[in-house]
Amino acid sequence: MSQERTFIAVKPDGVQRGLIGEIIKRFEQKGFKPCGMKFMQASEEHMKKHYEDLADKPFYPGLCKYMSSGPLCAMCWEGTGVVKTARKMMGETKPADSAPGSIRGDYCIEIGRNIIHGSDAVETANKEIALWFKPEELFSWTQGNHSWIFE
Ligand code: DGT
Ligand code: DGI
Repeated sequence: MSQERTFIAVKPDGVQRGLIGEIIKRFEQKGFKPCGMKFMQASEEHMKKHYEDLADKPFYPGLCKYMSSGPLCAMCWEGTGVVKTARKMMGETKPADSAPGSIRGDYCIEIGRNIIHGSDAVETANKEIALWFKPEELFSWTQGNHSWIFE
């Protein structure tokens, strides 16, 4: 049975602030399974494609520039309901609206420096995973603790 997957990125500000490990830790401890991960610098063209739905927004050029300004950590995580749950773990787009305990609620202040990206729906996740990862960069594997996380 194919499991739900989502695309998560620790944005360049999250990388600069040393939060890669903290973010990976939260997904690992929840019980989700990593199936792809790479440290890379995205081109501005790549970010324009990733955020093409926001192309008419005034902040779009700045957003694509910031996202391509330094290395980021691109990840694919797998697990039941991972798309929706990851969004909950992240908090709201605006850090000020994010509850303490969520990633954005705990680690950032401004919307334009909100440290993490996560797909907003299963359909978007599939599109984003295909944009960021080659098939051979994704791995299907069984976690040793699988039966301790899933009934
Ligand atoms: P994500 O996960 O990065 O796609 O962000 P979302 O889905 O939480 O938020 P979305 O799609 O509404 O906005 C995309 C990104 O655009 C968001 O992470 C930060 C940036 N952004 C949105 N609105 C503004 C704004 O008014 N100013 C600036 N500088 N950036 C904005
Ligand atoms: O999926 P999200 O990141 O939560 O939100 P999104 O896909 O609507 O927006 C993508 C990113 O764009 C978001 O993380 C931060 C940025 N963004 C969204 N709305 C605004 C914004 N940045 C600024 N400066 N102002 C906004 O209104």
